[in-house]
Amino acid sequence: MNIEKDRLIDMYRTMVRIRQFEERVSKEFASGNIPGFVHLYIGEEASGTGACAALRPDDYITSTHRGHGHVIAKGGRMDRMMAELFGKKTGYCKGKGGSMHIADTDLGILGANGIVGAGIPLAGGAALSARMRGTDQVVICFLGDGASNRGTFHEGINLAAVWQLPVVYVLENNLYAEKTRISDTYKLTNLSDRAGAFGIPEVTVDGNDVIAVYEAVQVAVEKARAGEGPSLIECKTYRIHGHFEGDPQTYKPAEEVEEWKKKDPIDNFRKRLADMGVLTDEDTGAIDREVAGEIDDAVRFAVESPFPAPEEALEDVFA
Ligand SMILES: Cc1ncc(C[n+]2csc(CCOP(=O)(O)OP(=O)(O)O)c2C)c(N)n1
Ligand SMILES: [Mg+2]
Repeated sequence: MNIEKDRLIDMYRTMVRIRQFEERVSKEFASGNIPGFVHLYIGEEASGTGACAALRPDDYITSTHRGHGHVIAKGGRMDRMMAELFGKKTGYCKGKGGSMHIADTDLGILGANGIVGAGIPLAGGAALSARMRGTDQVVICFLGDGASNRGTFHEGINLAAVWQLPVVYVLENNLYAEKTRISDTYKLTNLSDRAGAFGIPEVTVDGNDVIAVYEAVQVAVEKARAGEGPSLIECKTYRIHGHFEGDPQTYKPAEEVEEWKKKDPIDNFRKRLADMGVLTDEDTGAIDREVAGEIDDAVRFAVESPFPAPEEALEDVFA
């Protein structure tokens, strides 16, 4: 491993931001302050963080319905995200889109997406646009194990492979699509095996190990940037919360949850950083407190912002 100290510290801070953002969203949702639907990323922080750490600021991501972590990892503003979740005018979509429509094109965040698997063709389109504009930008396409059984997966990746488009597919295998276990929908052990059908490289990594994710994605990003086409990286991980907030999760065995809690990506990275002499427990404690302040500020911003006016309902409607 040859990763600069500052990058390791940034990755720790990003994972803590995601965790604390999601924990607060869970609380605010339970208190009735957030309308609509939220799907939380708790337990999966290493995947989005490691992947986005391998990108340049001008690169792109496409995201999913479970997108808060991807947006934060690509540099999205937590105050505007929180305001969006609260339905406020200062939110990313002026309070009219909610969790599954958060986007920030200035940061290359091409959008969360409520339609499972819909980011796959969008990523191909963004990569084709980079090619046609003569830039060397790369696109990371985040998708789930459920999405990889959709037609868009096969059509989108096949075309990207044939055209050698600069896309890195980061498949977050969290064992479930809604309540359905992957063993009910796949005969494969490693979902990345499907890459062979498209003739592109594949890797399966421990998706709870931020360094493993970063290193694998970095290799794939370099290939894509050099014109060598797409790759598929499977991150094996687990969603600790339900499919959506309010999901009673009766379908998950208790031992399974306990086993994955022991593989917590943040706890393990904190220990590793201490062993490596990068951050002491005091240092990580200070970062945790700074982030807690950022989350309080984001919530205050959301609470104090106005709701959009009823007469604005049909503004910004494109179709
Ligand atoms: C095209 C489509 N089909 C079904 C749904 C309903 N749905 C929402 S999330 C989801 C499961 C997605 O599973 P996965 O891709 O593994 O992502 P995860 O929720 O595990 O992050 C389904 C079936 C949808 N939103 N869009
Ligand atoms: Mg899943």
